[in-house]
Amino acid sequence: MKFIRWFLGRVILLLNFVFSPSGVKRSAQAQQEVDAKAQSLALYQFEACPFCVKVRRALKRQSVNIELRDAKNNPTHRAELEAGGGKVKVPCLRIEKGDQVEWMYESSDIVAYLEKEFA
Ligand SMILES: N[C@@H](CCC(=O)N[C@@H](CS)C(=O)NCC(=O)O)C(=O)O
Repeated sequence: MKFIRWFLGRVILLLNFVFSPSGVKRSAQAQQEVDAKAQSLALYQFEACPFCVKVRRALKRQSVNIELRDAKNNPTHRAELEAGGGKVKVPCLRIEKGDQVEWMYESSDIVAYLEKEFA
């Protein structure tokens, strides 16, 4: 079972690599603004999780560069996710808004948020 999961994960990563979406092109200034806004975001994720791949593809499509935090292999990131979001479930987008932090679960909600903010 573990092997099958591992194998399927590799297939997903390969397909994602082969059919990688192209990112939107912006002027240098517009991209700088996007990069600045993206500083307030971080994605907690597992490398081969299909829902995480879906969100990473949306980020790539929108040319949004955010920090990816591995919640599977990095115990610090895993603990942050559990403490902040309340559960170790990925993907989870951490959104900093001033003093407040929102933890957004559900890949579809995250993709909709990215499209609203950056498309
Ligand atoms: N409906 C969720 C599904 C997310 C999901 O099932 N993620 C798995 C990894 S692929 C997970 O975090 N499993 C750990 C758990 O549920 O405790 C989404 O679209 O984001």
